[in-house]
Amino acid sequence: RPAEHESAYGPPPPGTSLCVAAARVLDANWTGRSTVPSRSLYPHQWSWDSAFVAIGLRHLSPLRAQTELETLLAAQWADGRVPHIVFNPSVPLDAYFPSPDFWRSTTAGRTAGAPRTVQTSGIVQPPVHALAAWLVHRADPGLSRARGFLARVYPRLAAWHRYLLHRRDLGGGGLVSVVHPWEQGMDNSPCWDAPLARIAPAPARSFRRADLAHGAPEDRPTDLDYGRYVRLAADYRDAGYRDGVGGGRGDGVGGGRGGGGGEFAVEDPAFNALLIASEHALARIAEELGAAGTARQARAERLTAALVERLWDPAAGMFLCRDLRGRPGLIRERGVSGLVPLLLPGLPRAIAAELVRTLHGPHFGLGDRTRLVPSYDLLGEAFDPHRYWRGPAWFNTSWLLERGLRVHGERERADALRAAVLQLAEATGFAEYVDPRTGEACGATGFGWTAALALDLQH
Ligand code: 9YW
Repeated sequence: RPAEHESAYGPPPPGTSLCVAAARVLDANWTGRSTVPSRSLYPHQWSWDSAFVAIGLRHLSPLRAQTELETLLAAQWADGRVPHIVFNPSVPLDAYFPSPDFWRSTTAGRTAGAPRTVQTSGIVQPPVHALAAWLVHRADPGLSRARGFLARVYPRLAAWHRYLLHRRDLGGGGLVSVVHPWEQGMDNSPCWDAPLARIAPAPARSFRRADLAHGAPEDRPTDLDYGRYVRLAADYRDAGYRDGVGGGRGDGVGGGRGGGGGEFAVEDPAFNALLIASEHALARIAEELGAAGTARQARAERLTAALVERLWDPAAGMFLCRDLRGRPGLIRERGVSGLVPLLLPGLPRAIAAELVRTLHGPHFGLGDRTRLVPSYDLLGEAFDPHRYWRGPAWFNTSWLLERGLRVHGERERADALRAAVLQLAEATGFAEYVDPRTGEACGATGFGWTAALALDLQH
């Protein structure tokens, strides 16, 4: 591995507290208006990374946390979508693939309303933003009110949720679909293997991966995965980033005609759970601004019911992804995404209890065989403790599940997970992800959301 991969900024002096060390990472990754996930691997602004970063940054600098979200939302498209990457124009094109000249947002995205002054990707990532905005506000309500923070971000967050609920209800059942594995944020999860197998990969020579210059190849997705990612993204781009005809009524209860031209369309439990959590947060934001939050609360409850109806699998004791193409139905792979709905306070009690059991049972082994939550089933055929989202534990999902355990009154278990996050974040130099059994660091170090979420759990 290249030296920069071992430690991005040099180890902090011995005795440095976790907060000081995390702050060093966030300072080093700060570009002036936003935070990069990793200086080496991901030198631009990523959508859900920024939401998680803002959640931690609010303890260091509420102003920077507000700015982080404002910068992302400034790149929102006119149709409401918040792009998964906002490119930094001063970073060389070959530093990350796919670069702006692949996405061509300012030309290919024109009908969908891509901004003219900034280059972005054309796909999205999980909507953690309203939740982040609410948490950031609460860290310093005085500053937030003085700057009109919530008043400025609220219309953008509302348009973002409207985009997802109107344009992305491709199954017509009220839930949002992702049209690319990158949208869900867990790129090479085995949950995508079946839907991806139908996609003809772009030829390997038609693109050049930049990630292999910084990351160990055995930790990263394969070339075949990348060929398929590229094909899907290029097809979406070439269709002008238009979403399928049909779409729901936009109130979270379905009514869509099940349209959508793309070959990949999946309803994912984590993506939808995060939308629901953010819808609850948006209700609180509306109330803070003097408006009624009741319609949003009611929508969040209806979405929760749709989530249970469409994605809960009693036999697995967890939520599964639903494939809308090929042979439509639930995808029988256990990914961490199917545990994330534990975050929702409105989940039926029996389901929450079952999720807690599954989290600590043989498939995820928390507190027994694993210290952080693995991204995929320990007993699954595709389990690989080092390869990206096919087994390794990521800090954002453990943060979400720590919250979920606490919300459902599992205090001791939440405390144990919190302690493990803090210990491993610090011991690994804020690694991107870790081997869930040994805690060994994988991927980049000095990773933005690892530092931010550890900082949040420390407070
Ligand atoms: C990539 C930035 C992103 C995360 C994703 C993660 C990875 C990008 O990095 O995807 O090029 O593989 O899977 O969740 O937002 O940290």
